[in-house]
Amino acid sequence: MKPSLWFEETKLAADPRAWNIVVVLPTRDEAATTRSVIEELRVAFQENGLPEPVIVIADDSCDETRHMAAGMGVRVVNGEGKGLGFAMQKGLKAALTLNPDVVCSMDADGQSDPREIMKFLEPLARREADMVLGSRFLQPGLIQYRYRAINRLGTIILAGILRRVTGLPLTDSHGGLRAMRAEVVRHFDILGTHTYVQETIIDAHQKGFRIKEVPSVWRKRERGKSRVVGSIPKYIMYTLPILMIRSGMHVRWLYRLAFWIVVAAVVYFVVIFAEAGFSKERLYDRIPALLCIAMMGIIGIQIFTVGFLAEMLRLIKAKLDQVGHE
Ligand SMILES: Nc1nc2c(ncn2[C@@H]2O[C@H](COP(=O)(O)OP(=O)(O)O)[C@@H](O)[C@H]2O)c(=O)[nH]1
Ligand SMILES: [Mg+2]
Repeated sequence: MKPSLWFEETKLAADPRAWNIVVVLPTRDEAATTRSVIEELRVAFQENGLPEPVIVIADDSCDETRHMAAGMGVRVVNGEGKGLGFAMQKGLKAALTLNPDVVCSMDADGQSDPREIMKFLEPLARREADMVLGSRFLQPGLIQYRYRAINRLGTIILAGILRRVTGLPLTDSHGGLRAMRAEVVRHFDILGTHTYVQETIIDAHQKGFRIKEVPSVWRKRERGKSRVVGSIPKYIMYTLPILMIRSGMHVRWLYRLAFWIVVAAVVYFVVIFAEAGFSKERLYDRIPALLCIAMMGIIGIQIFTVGFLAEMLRLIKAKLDQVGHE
């Protein structure tokens, strides 16, 4: 899809040290790592001469994560236990109320290294990009632990879908750290409640924002356990429908399915007609087959209609999103 540049561009100061930066961390039972991640983040900003970031956690924890974070002066947004995507939507919305120039997001499990922050801010400062994503695959050796083959396969599939949908040369589907101009976040329209990572990439691209990847390390998760990508099939199952809907792939697939069912019905009819020696009378002996062909035709037409309605809903949503942002 061709990006539509209907947002109004606001200017960023050239120097990141003049920016108000808000960092949103999604957390679910990360009491073991949250303190060190927040401290590391603050130190990283200080070491780079950046003003102290405002930190927001989008929390779905049952452990003491939120109390600990609140005690460290971090804002806490309740994710309501509806999933990472939902929590991040609320966290990002809360970040926007703080009047940021740039919003960053980072996993709270310590896998991302906040000392890389300048790498993410520089492309924004140079106005080369509006959204900067971390990639673990732009250089060798960025993943600092044994990365399971099944997880690699999952990232290959998801990054492949993202490349296909956006046409961008993306190499990773979900780095742990990213930086975005506030404008990008303000224009997000996210459907998924389970994950937001890939959908926001598609959403930003469709709105004409420029996206860039930078190489970024992926450290070992020292404490707690990975949940989002803990089960790759589950992750793909949750993510794929949203990516299909956002890209319009579901409409193409429905149209194709309808087309091939109708073709199969026609071929089946020709076969039984030939078997009947092209005699209409002898076709009456093939009532079950004729009923089957009729069913295939009806199913094909119905699937086509569903595809048509889905496309209409997609266009209406795009229009509503546009009106909502104007
Ligand atoms: N708010 C919220 N955060 C979550 C949820 N699931 C995972 N997270 C957080 O999202 C970040 C990435 O999760 P993780 O399981 O490490 O993802 P992975 O490394 O990609 O498998 C971590 O900071 C988690 O605490 C959730 O359901 N809600
Ligand atoms: Mg993780």
